Amino acid sequence: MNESKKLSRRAFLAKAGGSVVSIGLPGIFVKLMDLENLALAAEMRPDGRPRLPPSQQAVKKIIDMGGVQGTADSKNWRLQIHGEVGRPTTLNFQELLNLSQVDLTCDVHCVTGWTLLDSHWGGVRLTTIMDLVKVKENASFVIFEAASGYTSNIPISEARKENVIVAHSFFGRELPRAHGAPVRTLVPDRYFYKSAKWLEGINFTAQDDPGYWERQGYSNSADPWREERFK
Ligand SMILES: Nc1nc2c(c(=O)[nH]1)N[C@H]1C(S)=C(S)[C@@H](COP(=O)(O)O)O[C@H]1N2
Ligand SMILES: [Mo]
Repeated sequence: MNESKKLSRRAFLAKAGGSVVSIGLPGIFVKLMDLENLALAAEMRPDGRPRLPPSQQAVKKIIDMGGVQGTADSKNWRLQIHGEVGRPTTLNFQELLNLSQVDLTCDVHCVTGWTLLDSHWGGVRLTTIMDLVKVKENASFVIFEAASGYTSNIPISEARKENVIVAHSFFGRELPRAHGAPVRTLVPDRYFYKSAKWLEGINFTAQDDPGYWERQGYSNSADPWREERFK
């Protein structure tokens, strides 16, 4: 992404962060949407963290954040799983569907400031794939490889979480192209740039390898509750 686009992301972020409570003169004035967001920020998740991470604003619909789309469809799509694994494996779409399937309802948090609550996804847990390929002891990181060289990286401890999936459906339908069809990853508890769209490969590595946004100044750890947005 070019410099001006990067700046506009920061501007959006500043705006989102600054509008939670608008203090007007002479009185205090709070917008309706902001009240909703304040209520959400007070709501707690089962893990005790607030539903809305700091400086995030809830949106009603997913936003298409762009990226260079893949060209594969479900017929010719392949997923290469490689690196520190005992059994390197290539899956086609049907083989992915043959694995144990999960439905996941989760919130996703974009680093530009929006949060989509209660989104529904269908797919396969990353741990199911890890068991299949026999991930080795020395694998400490997972690198998601997407179309046109986009990558994102997470530690293997994050990859083992139940809500980390490889998704092929969204609200009960096939994933829309703009949102990563035929298959994307979902890492709900990290900023959304970790969730690679148009997934083509999964590489298990001993060493970390910062991804596309992580190399451009965005946080490698990307924890929304610690507000780890930038390096
Ligand atoms: N392949 C690929 N995956 C990607 C991106 C991208 O540019 N290319 N953008 C990331 C970013 S920054 C975000 S916020 C989410 C956006 O997903 P969405 O467009 O489905 O909302 O996808 C992530 N995954
Ligand atoms: Mo993003």
